[in-house]
Amino acid sequence: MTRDQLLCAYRRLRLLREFEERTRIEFQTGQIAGFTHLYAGMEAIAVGVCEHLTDEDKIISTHRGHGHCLAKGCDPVAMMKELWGSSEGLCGGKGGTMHIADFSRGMLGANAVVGAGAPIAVGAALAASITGASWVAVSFVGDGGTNIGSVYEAMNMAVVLRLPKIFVIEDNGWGEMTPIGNAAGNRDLAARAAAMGMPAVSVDGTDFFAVHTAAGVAISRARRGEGPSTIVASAPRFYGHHEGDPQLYRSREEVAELRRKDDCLPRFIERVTATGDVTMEDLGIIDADIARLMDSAVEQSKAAPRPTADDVLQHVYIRYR
Ligand SMILES: Cc1ncc(C[n+]2csc(CCOP(=O)(O)OP(=O)(O)O)c2C)c(N)n1
Repeated sequence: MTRDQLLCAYRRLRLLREFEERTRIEFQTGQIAGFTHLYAGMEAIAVGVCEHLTDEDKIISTHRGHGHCLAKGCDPVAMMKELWGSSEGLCGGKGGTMHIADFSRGMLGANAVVGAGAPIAVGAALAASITGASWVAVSFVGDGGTNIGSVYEAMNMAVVLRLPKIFVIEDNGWGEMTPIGNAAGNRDLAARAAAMGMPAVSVDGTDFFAVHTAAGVAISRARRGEGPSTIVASAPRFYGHHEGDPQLYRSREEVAELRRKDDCLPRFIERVTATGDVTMEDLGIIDADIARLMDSAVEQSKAAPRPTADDVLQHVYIRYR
């Protein structure tokens, strides 16, 4: 990767992290409604994949979707306003944290129905195949989501029709409070995908470069018309299943250890500064930029208007002629 590409990837990684850290702080003030599931710890997966994609390419995200939206280029200020339920939010304040979409960026939607993104993204890939469009479609699904039947129906259809589709399985080891080992008959999630008839690899999801390389292979294959692939990327979530989860199922020490050993950001920094192409000073400038952006996003969200009663039926019904 060139120096510019490395700086761009770092900016995105830092943006994803800071967005979640700020969301966590603001959530605790009670101003953000609903369940919020933070992506902190897993940033290298979304960024490693989405750095290969253009606005034309499509993605479908999950309930833990802020990182996917930001990695795909959604406006962080409009996203923060969306979390606040403002009418200036990316979806007019009606989607909130779990239903963010921006079709102009190929972000077809976060989806709180576990596993549901896989078949929807197959639809987007099928549309490309039928119309001759050049986009690829990517779905992100958690390890818990791999126990949903429609994920395998989607994989099978993508294989049979050789669709330009990439299945990204984000393995953080937990489905809510249940360890994946207690829920999956075969803990080898890549083997389960490979059994459907496609290439499937497992990578360290805290290593941006490992994800980026695997995604490059899968996306090039899809763009050449050779069909779908699966990437299983493992990375921890640093916070609870949702904000407010007391995490009685794992100890504080375990979480502290994950942060110390398995944080994708220090790993990225160590690698890119080792060559001397990128310096700590370069990265510090980006950190300060992102901190200012987040301050501004929060301030603007606090001041942004809420929807009015007249907005209630807007975007609900469509009139067919
Ligand atoms: C079809 C369906 N079943 C159950 C739920 C409740 N639920 C929400 S998140 C979640 C766990 C999902 O785990 P995983 O797919 O591993 O994603 P993670 O939360 O770890 O990112 C469950 C069971 C749901 N939203 N949808």
